[in-house]
This record gives sequence, C-alpha cells and structure tokens, in this order.
Amino acid sequence: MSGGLYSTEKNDFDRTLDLKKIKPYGDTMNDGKTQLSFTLPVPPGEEAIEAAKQLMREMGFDHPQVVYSKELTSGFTFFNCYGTCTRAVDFTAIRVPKVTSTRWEMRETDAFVRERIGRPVVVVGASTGTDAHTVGIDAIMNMKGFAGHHGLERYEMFEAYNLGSQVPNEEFIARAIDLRADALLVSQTVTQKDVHVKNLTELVEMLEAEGLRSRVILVCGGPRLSHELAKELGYDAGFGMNTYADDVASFVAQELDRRINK
Ligand code: B12
Repeated sequence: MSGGLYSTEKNDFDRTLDLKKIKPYGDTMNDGKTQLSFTLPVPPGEEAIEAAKQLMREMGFDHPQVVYSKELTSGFTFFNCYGTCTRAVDFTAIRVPKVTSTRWEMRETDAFVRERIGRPVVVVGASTGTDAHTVGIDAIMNMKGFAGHHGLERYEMFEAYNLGSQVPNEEFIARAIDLRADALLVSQTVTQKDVHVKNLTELVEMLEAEGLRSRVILVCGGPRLSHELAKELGYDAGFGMNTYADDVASFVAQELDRRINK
C-alpha cells in the first residue's frame, strides 16, 4: 500500500522536520520562504527598491525580492517582498506563561458558580484611560458576544456592567466600589508610547492605595497584551487576541472559588 498523504515513510514533512530548528515553510519543508511587508521613509524608485533588499539581507533573508512597491504619500514607499529566512528557532525550548484555569462553556461555568459561589459574580469592565476602542471589551461582555460565544451579560450567574470606553481609572474604581465588584475587566488596545503600560500600572497603584487590590480579581485584555505582561504589571490574568467570554468567565469563577472556599 502506498502510504498516501498521511504516510510517515513517504512524507518529507516527517522526515525532515527538526523541531529544534524550525523556520518558515513555503513550498517545501525548511525552505525558509517568507513574505513580509514594510514601509520606508523614502520616495519610490530603484534606490528605494535596492534599500528594501539590503534591509532584508540585514534582517537575515537571502534572495530578497521586491514584488510590489507603491508610494503611500510623498516621501514614503510601501513594499511587498519575499525572501529566504536564514535563521531558525528551537521550538522544544519555548515556554509561554499562560492562564492555567480550565476553559468551560457558559452552562458549565454557570453551574459551577451556582454550586460553589451561591450568588451571581459581579464583573465591571471598561476600556480605560484615553482608549476609545470598545469592540474588544464588548466582545467579552455584550449579550451577543463574539464569534458564536455569548458574552458575560448572557450568563445567568454573572452580573456584568460594561462601562464603555475612555473611562478614567478613578471613575472605574468608584463604580467598582458602588457595585461591589468581584472582578474588574480592563481593556487596552492602544499601545503607542506604552500608554497601556502606564494606564494599567496606574490602576494597580490606585487600587493598592485604596486597600482594594487584594479584594478584587484584576484582569486585563487586548490584542497586544499577554498573560506574562499582565502578571508583571500586578494583574491576576491577561488575555490577548482570540479570547472569548468563556475564557474569562471560567478564570474568574475558578479564581473566586479558590479565594472564597480555600
Ligand atoms: C475599529 C478601530 C478603531 C475605531 C474604534 C471603534 C470602537 N468603538 O471600538 C476608531 C476609528 C474609533 C479607532 C480609533 C483609533 N485607533 Co483604532 N483601530 C480599530 C481597528 C481597525 C480594529 C480594532 C477592533 O475592533 N478589533 C476587533 C476586536 C474584537 O479585537 P480586540 O480588540 O483585539 O479584542 C479581542 C482581544 O484582544 C481580547 N480583549 C480585548 N479587550 C479585552 C479585555 C478583557 C478584560 C479581556 C479578558 C479580553 C480582551 O478579546 C477580544 C475578543 O477576542 C484596529 C486595527 C485592527 N485591524 O486591529 C485599529 C487600531 C487598534 N487603532 C489604532 C489607532 C492608532 C487608533 C487611533 C489612535 C488613531 C488616531 N490617530 O486617532 C484612534 C484611537 C483613539 C483613542 N483615543 O483610543 C492602532 C493601534 C496601534 C497601537 N499599537 O497602539 C490600530 C492597531 C490600527 C493600526 N494598525 O495602526 N480605531
């Protein structure tokens, strides 16, 4: 029998893959073929294309090719390029800090809260500081949810308050006290000049000054946030892209149970 697509004998994939030295895959295993795009602050032309190619060599790409370039605005040129990556990484040595709670679906989390906490969990969320992006926090909190996953407002055992965007940290804390929040959910999308780090740090410092930090579960999220950064900044958990309410609800329920019933 000729093994076919899944045969380990005839498949180049299985014979040549070395997880200690992985590199991009284009047409064949280990060929390093990569597509990348960037903008240079120079006018379009042959010199700009040559600059892009030289830059790609500096980045560790062989055989740089510019397949498309276009002036964006006066003095700026955008490039689409291909190249062969000469570097590799050891996949077996990678360790990424992650939230360790078990991810349940809405009904499982509701049942757990009903049994272990015995009352609805109060969560207060906002996009804080100057950040005007609401789509992320809405995806987690709104009844409708995101990508087929209901948001926290739909949970029977969660009382969810979404304060919207551009909420100053002082106001966020004041509402959290009024509502007797169990958990605070902070969304940060803009990361220019590390504004998210400053804003997230300010919130922790203000909560500490009010003696509230240990009384709430503090969670942050956003497309450029990681659990590792969140922990460094003094948060209990951090969630990045492709997070659903399921992840957050499961974490908050399990963490609250650990704190109340330990
Ligand atoms: C829509 C949008 C806007 C809209 C926002 C409308 C609204 N009501 O939200 C408008 C037009 C207002 C806008 C404004 C600006 N924007 Co804008 N915007 C976007 C855009 C196109 C999409 C963002 C989005 O909605 N994503 C979809 C959601 C579902 O994804 P998400 O936010 O990542 O959320 C998920 C996770 O991150 C996580 N999550 C998010 N929050 C939370 C919170 C918790 C507690 C948890 C657990 C999880 C979690 O769960 C969500 C679901 O999985 C992005 C580019 C892009 N394609 O991403 C730029 C982008 C975010 N904007 C950007 C910028 C720079 C701005 C402006 C500063 C532009 C300007 N110069 O004026 C202003 C910001 C003004 C301000 N004061 O904040 C930059 C940010 C760059 C950076 N690194 O900081 C981006 C990346 C565009 C770019 N490439 O430059 N923007």
